[in-house]
Amino acid sequence: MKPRFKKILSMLLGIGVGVSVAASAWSEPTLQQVMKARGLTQKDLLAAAETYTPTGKRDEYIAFASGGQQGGVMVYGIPSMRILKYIAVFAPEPWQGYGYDDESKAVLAEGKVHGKLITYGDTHHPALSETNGDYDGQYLFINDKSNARLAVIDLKDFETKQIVHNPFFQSDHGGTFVTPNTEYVMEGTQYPAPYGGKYVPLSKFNEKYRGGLTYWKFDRKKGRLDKSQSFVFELPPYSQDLSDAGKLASYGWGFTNSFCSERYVGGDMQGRPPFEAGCSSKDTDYMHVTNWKKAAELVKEGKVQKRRGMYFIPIKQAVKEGLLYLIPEPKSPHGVDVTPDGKYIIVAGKLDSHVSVFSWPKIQKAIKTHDFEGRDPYGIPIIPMKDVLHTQIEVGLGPLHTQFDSKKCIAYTSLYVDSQVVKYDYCKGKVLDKIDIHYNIGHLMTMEGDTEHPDGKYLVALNKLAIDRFNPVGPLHPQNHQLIDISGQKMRLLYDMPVPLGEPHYAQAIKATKLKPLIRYPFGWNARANHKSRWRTRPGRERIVRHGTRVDVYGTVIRSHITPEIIRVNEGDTVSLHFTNLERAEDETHGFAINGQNVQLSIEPGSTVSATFVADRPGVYPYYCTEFCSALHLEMEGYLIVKPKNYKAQTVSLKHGVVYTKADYDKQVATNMKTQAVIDKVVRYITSRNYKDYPQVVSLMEDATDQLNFAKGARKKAEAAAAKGDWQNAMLWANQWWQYQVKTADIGLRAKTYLDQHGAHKIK
Ligand code: CUK
Ligand code: CUA
Repeated sequence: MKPRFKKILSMLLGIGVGVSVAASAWSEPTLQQVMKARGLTQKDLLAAAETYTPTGKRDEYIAFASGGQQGGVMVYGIPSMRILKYIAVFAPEPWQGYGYDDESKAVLAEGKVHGKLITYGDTHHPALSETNGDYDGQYLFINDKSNARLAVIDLKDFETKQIVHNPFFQSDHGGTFVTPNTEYVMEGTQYPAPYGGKYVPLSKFNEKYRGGLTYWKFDRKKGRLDKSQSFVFELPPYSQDLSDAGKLASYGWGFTNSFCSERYVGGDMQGRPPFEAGCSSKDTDYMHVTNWKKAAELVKEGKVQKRRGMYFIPIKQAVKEGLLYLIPEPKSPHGVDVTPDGKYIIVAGKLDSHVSVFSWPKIQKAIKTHDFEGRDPYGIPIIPMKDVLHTQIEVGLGPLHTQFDSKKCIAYTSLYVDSQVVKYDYCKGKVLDKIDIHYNIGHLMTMEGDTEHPDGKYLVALNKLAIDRFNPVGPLHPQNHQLIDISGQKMRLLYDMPVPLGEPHYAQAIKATKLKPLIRYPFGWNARANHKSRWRTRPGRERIVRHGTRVDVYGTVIRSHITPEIIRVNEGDTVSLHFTNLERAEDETHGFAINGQNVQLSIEPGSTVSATFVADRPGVYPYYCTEFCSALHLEMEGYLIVKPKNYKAQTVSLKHGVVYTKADYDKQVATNMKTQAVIDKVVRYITSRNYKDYPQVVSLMEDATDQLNFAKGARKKAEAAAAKGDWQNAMLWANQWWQYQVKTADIGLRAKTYLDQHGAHKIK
C-alpha cells in the first residue's frame, strides 16, 4: 500500500505509524560464520538449500499422510516439509469445528458402530482418487483399522464428507486402495471374526470366522461411496493384510496378501502358545487374487445375492465363477505393490530377507491353463508359487513396503529391521543402493508413487520410532518423517520432520498443481454435506424464531459483529444457532464459542454452520468470535440470556455507559467525513486499474460494498436521531457508521495491495 494511504488511515484509527529502525551498525553474518557457529557441513548446507522454501514460495508436492491414532490426515508440502493442515476425519477437531457443529456431528454419526459413537480412528492408508491410473486431485479416502470404517474427503475443501462402516467386518487393514478410475475402493479385513460382530465361540473358528474383501463402489458424481452397489468377497479366516489394485496389464484385478493362514488362535492365559508363534509356523501364506471386473459384471447381471445391504459373494460362488485364486508367498508378508506398468506384483515378507516379484503374465497363464497345485481347505485353487515368480531379490532384513521411481524397473523397499531403504532393479533382480533410516521405517512413499506414472524425485520414509533424534518431550516421542532425494543414483537424506501425531502408516503425495480447492463457499453452504443449508440467512434477514420450546436463531457473522448480539431464551429451551458467514474475502473465517455449552464453530466465508443444545441451566453466557478477524475482533461478542423458570420480570430501562452530547456527535461526523475521503481515494485507485481481471479483488470489492451499504444504513439512523436531538443514539450510530467505514477502508486497502503486488495496470 502507498505510505500516504496507510498514514491517513492510521491517523484516523488513532494508531501511530511505526518508526522504522535506522540501518543497523552491524552487517549480516557471512555464510562461513553461520556454518561455524551452528556446526554445519557443506552437505548440510546443500540439504538446506534443497528444502528451504523462502517466504512466499510454495511446494512442488502436497503429501497426505495418515494421522494414525489421531484419526485424521496430515497435509504437508514437499520438499519444505511444512505442515499445512490436519484434516479431521474420525475424531473431533475443535479448530475446524469438526464434531462441535450439527453438520459434522451428522458425519461422525454415520460412522456409529452398532449404535455406538466412536470418536477416534486408527487411520492407516490414505488413497487419492485416480483417473486413468493417475491421481486426479479430487478425493481422498482413508480407513479406520480398528472399527472397519472408511471415510471420503473432498479435496475441493479438504473436508470429510462421509464415513461408512462395514457391516461385515470387525477390523480392516487392506484399505484404502483405489482401482485405476476409482471405480471401487478396496477394503480388506485384518482379524478374522464372525460377520456382523455376532457371538460365535472360538472353537468354531474354522467354520464360522471369516476374513473378507470389500470393493466399495464410488459414485464420483455424488462424491460418495455407494453401499448398495458395493460387493464383498467372503474370504477364509486368514488374516488378510494389505491390498493393491491391478493397473494397465492387470487392470480389473486386485491383490491382497495375508498372514496367519495357519488359522492359529492364541490364548496365553489358557496355556496355549501365543499368536505370534502359531501365526508364523508355516513357510508360506497366501496372496489372494480377485477379479473385481468380472464380479462387477455378475452383480450387474443380477447373479449376486445381497446381504446386510451389500452384494455378497460366497467363496463357493467366487471359485465357480473364476473370481478368486490363492498364490503362496513367503511367510508373514506385509506389503503387496503393483508396478506402474501392472506387470509385476512385489511382495515383501517381514520374516524373509527377500522381496518376491510375481509376474502377472505368468499368473494369467496359470489361471488360463488351470495350473493349480491343489486347493485350500475352503476349496480355493492354489497357483504354484514357482510357476509365477519372476524373481526373488535378497534386499535385507524386514522388508515391508515398496514404491516406484519414474525410471523404469526401479523400486524402493523399506527394511524395518535393518532400518534402511533399499533401491533395486526388479526387472533384473539387482540391488543398487541402500540408505540408513533413523529408526525402524514402516511405509515409504515416492512422489505420485502409486500411479501409472510415478514422478520419482523425492522419497519420504515414515518411521516408527524417533528415539533420540529430537529434543526430548517425555516418554511419548514424536514420529519422524524423513525426506530423501532419489533423483540421482545414490539416495541422499535431506530432512527430518518430527510429527506430533499418531503413528504414520502410509502417505501419498500429489503434484500441487493438480489440487484446486475452493477459496470460499457458495452463499449459505453446508460444507459437511455439500449442499445449500436450509438455515442460511441473508444480511438484514436475521431473526429468532420460536416453535414451542425450540428456538432457532438465524444469524450472520461479518467483520466485526455477530447478529444477533443478544439472544434471550427460557430455561429448558432447545436452542439451535445457525450462523452464515457473509464474507467473500479470502481467509476471513469467523469462529464462534459460547461459555459452557461445548460449542466451538468454524464459520468459513460463505458457509452456514449450526449448533444445537439444551439451555438447561439459567444464566448469562457470553459468546464471541474465536478467530482474530479484524481490529475490532474482541468486540465481536454477544450474550445468551437463559431466563429461569418462573422468573418475575421487573421493568427497568436499559441504561448503561457514557452519556454523549451534540459536541461528541459533531466530532464523530467530522471524522467520518475524513474517512469517507480516504475510502473514495482508494476506490478511485482500484477502479482506475484493471481490477476486474482479478477474481480475488472483485470479491474484496463486493465485501467492501456490503460494508459501505451498512455504513449508509447506520448514517441514516444517526441523522434521524440527531434531527430529534437524541444525541445519545445519534453519537452511537455515528460511531457504528464509522466502524463500517473502517472495515470498508481495510478491505479496500487489501484489494489495492493485491493489485500492486500482482502488477495491475491503469485502464483508460
Ligand atoms: S501398515 Cu503400518 S507400516 Cu497399516 Cu500399511 Cu505397514
Ligand atoms: Cu470474527 Cu473475530
